[in-house]
Amino acid sequence: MAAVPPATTFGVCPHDCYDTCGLRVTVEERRVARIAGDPDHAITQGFVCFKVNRYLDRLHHPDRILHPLKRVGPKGRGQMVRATWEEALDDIGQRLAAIRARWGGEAILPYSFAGNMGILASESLDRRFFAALGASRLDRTICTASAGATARWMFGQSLGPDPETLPLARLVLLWGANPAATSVHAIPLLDEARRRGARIVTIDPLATATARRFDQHVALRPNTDVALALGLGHLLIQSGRIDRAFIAQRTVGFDRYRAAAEAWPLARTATATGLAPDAIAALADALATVRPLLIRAGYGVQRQAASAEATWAIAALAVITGALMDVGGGFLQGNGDAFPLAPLDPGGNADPPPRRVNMVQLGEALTALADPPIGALIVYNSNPAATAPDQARVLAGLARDDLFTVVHEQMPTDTTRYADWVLPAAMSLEVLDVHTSYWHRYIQLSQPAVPPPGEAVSNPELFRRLARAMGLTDPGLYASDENLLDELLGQSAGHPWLTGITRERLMAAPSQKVRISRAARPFVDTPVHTPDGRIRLAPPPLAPAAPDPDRLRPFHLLTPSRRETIKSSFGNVERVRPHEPPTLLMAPADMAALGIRPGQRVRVHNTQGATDLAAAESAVTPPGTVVSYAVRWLHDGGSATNINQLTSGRLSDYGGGATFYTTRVSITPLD
Ligand SMILES: Nc1nc2c(c(=O)[nH]1)N[C@H]1C(S)=C(S)[C@@H](COP(=O)(O)OP(=O)(O)OC[C@H]3O[C@@H](n4cnc5c(=O)[nH]c(N)nc54)[C@H](O)[C@@H]3O)O[C@H]1N2
Ligand SMILES: Nc1nc2c(c(=O)[nH]1)N[C@H]1C(S)=C(S)[C@@H](COP(=O)(O)OP(=O)(O)OC[C@H]3O[C@@H](n4cnc5c(=O)[nH]c(N)nc54)[C@H](O)[C@@H]3O)O[C@H]1N2
Ligand code: SF4
Ligand SMILES: [Mo]
Repeated sequence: MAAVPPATTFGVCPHDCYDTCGLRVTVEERRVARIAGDPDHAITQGFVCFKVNRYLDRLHHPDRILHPLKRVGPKGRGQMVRATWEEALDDIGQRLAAIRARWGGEAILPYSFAGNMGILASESLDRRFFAALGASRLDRTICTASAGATARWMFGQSLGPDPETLPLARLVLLWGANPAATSVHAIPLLDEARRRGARIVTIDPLATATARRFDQHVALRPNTDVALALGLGHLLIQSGRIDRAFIAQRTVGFDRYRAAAEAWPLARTATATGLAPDAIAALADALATVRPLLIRAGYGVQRQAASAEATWAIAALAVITGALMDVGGGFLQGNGDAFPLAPLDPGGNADPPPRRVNMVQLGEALTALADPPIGALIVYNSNPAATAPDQARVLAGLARDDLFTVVHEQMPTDTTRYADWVLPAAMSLEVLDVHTSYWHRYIQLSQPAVPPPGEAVSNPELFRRLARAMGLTDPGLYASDENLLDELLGQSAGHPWLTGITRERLMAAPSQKVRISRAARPFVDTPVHTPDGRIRLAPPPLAPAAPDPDRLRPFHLLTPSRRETIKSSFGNVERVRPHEPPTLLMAPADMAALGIRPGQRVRVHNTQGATDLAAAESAVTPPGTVVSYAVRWLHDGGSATNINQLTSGRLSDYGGGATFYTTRVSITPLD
């Protein structure tokens, strides 16, 4: 064979990460030889994180699934044999048809999340396929549902300032966010702001790398964000240091907000949050006086029982102070609506529409749902056996002999162990796709650098094959990747923020910034899409918290992101995955009180379940709070469970979000 000269393509990191990096991918001898951050990308700035620096290990992993695999042992063991695509599709087609004939389409449930954030990979022909079957619809709530719903309630959209304006801010609150681990491309922007004189305050129960790096750490008790935010609002209102003109001209519902804030006088706020009254008052002074003020709410605010109330109370601080008026200031939670792309039409107009299943309650759906029960589960872009809450019920459901499970995956994961069929998935660098970001404002085309190995196929190709296996005839189910991109970009082409962003343009220049001026202040220079065009300061219609049978247990368990991995992805990549046994970080004082030695095994338990971990002393955790980073693979450390044994399927107060960070546990030393 003649030597092929090296070639470089433009790729996009597919992981569920704020930074959505542009990648330069070098191919030599038909193999990806190098992956680097795009030096011309204003956010990526030529570097990638720890894990994607080692991405070739994942791309070329010896365990990659290359062919269809059929289960031969009991569910949960992962004993599989190789089969052909034809055998797999024949069997899947027949089984799904039989389940549909017996119970109706709603007995089929898709389960997917953001393992690959590409639009074609995550919401294209999959939606059409399941709509054509009349399958149960999945509410994809595990990550951002509450905050997104709250942003839409208040502002009509999930939109924040352009992160490239971050260096203009002079006071930044990083509220429940740990960008030193989860958004490393925010760090140079924050450092630049600081060089120009900004003060950066981290509001987090844990002494994270972010809290240690910047100027001030406000270590509130877990889940007391509502108290702190409303307490600050109360001080600002009481002393008249609010932007009355902004409130009068651009908002509705201030009275409701004020009434809620009045319930939080300083002494009560201090008691609830565990913070000194002087520290709270000093923070209120800073909010009243320093501009531009940027409040950046991370997902620490999000994954708690009162997450919508907390998001509302925090965002309201940016509204009542008039922080939205300054370029470089405002409220940044998400930027997804900076990309006004209408979703691809899923078709399938069943009336009434099929039932909805909240993904946070997968365990309950698989074990308790009737009329009809879930007879088939089709998983892609996700590893729910490890990452979903209420794990005991999730695993019991996956183990049901009468559940037919198909998993489309790149790696043998915890979830593939339960599959009747595992189908081989391509990786993003092997297929065409387009990516937006939930943080920055670039829409990017990911070009295939190499073909998929073995018999692996992209997600859209999987659903074309499944549609054929089911004998479905609507041509929309078979649209090509190129047609899907044209349709996606074409149907929103009239929007001024997307002017000129076509597939052809992206082919020539794969990273395009949406056409919103960097200086446009969200909700001041852009419309507020609420019914009356004003920002709502009244809270969204909050549901009372579901009763928590564990609320009196002694420890608050937090399971935030780990710097080196991304959720359960990379669980088998040696140079990336954790090598220490699954660990529980504890304050030394708590270990002493319970007589626990460093390294000693402890059982962490509550009414949800139990898992055994190695205790480690940590300066990150305050007394009363314990930490285990999310998310380890099951069987990784000798136990067939992980930390999601302790988390529950209870929903947040609005938007049906997950409540991973509202988890109380007891700890019993073992050995
Ligand atoms: N390296 C790496 N990067 C990632 C991920 C990863 O797993 N690893 N995951 C990706 C995904 S899926 C997401 S959603 C994002 C999440 O990224 P972030 O927005 O940074 O969110 P988390 O890591 O969930 O939590 C952030 C912080 O919230 C704190 N926190 C917990 N409870 C509370 C509370 O009650 N109040 C306050 N104020 N803070 C609290 C935690 O201690 C944690 O330090 O990161 C993405 N990026
Ligand atoms: N305890 C606890 N649990 C948590 C969290 C927490 O903070 N604490 N965070 C939650 C959050 S924020 C999130 S977002 C979820 C994430 O949970 P998941 O959605 O399960 O995400 P990952 O663990 O990254 O797994 C993604 C899987 O998709 C596969 N994949 C990647 N690309 C493709 C593709 O193109 N096609 C197919 N078919 N498969 C692909 C990968 O191999 C990987 O196994 O976890 C949640 N779980
Ligand atoms: S995981 Fe995040 S920081 Fe790392 S390369 Fe991907 S987008 Fe960039
Ligand atoms: Mo997430």
